[in-house]
Amino acid sequence: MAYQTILYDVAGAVATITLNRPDKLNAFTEEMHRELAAAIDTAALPESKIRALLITGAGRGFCAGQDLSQRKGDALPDLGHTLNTTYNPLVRRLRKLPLPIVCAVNGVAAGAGASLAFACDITLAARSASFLQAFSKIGLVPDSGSTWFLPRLAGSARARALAMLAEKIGAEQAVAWGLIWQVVDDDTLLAEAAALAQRLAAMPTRALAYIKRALDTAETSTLDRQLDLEAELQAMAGRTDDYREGVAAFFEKRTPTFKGR
Ligand code: T3D
Repeated sequence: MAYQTILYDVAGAVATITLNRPDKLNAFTEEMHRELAAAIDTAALPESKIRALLITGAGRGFCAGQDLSQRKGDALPDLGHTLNTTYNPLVRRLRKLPLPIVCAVNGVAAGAGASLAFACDITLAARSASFLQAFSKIGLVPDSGSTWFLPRLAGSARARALAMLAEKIGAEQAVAWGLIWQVVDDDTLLAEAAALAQRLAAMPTRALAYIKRALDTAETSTLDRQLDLEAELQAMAGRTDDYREGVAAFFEKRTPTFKGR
């Protein structure tokens, strides 16, 4: 499929989605939402043989959130509807994708662009990148999961100040506050993110998907329910070829070759 607002590239078992509206700092449009959904669904197809996804942005920005030029004038859409039909399905798609997702934040991540970065599994940022809960500046509420992600990642006090004051924070601060995994030099971001995605793609894919599910569920679970879920997921992991290979490789003192099965 030919995309207009994103790029979709495959290298080995890694699919890379690049948000590609650099003149608008990769702000979201409805078309971009449609294309993102199609690209993520393509990566999820078993015949695609994709075992890790990488998301980044073209140009100097990562993503400036909703394209506000589509929100000017009097004929404003129902924003609850736009969330329900575009942003919320995107966040759900990412969190439910049974593949690890690396996010390489190459520049400013504002509004729902920051939410996108938080929704991925492992987020790296260039040293010059920044994060901005831009919503309150234009009279909106943090969305696309930000009110859920922020307090869990950074704690309630920081979440409140970030959401209300809409102050931009740098990548180093984002790491220090637990919002993202790592900061790397600008000129190595893409290479490091791609290497990380390749590394994840060579890991036991099913176990990674189960880890993702267990950690997401833990956010709203009790210890008792979580213990049950761990037993259920471990039973499934224990039936994979990759588990057998991992144990065999351990005793044969060699590097395991995981197939994602
Ligand atoms: O609407 C719904 O469906 C509800 C869902 C909402 C989700 C949301 O994300 S709401 C939040 C929307 N986003 C924002 O409010 C952020 C707006 N942008 C900014 O605050 C700043 O642009 C940045 C802090 C992100 C970057 O600042 P800076 O100084 O580095 O760049 P700039 O000069 O402001 O922007 C560069 C260009 O990108 C500029 O275009 P021009 O003048 O060169 O033609 C600017 O207008 C454009 N741009 C940046 N952000 C957006 C945008 N164009 C449309 N929409 C944007 N969000």
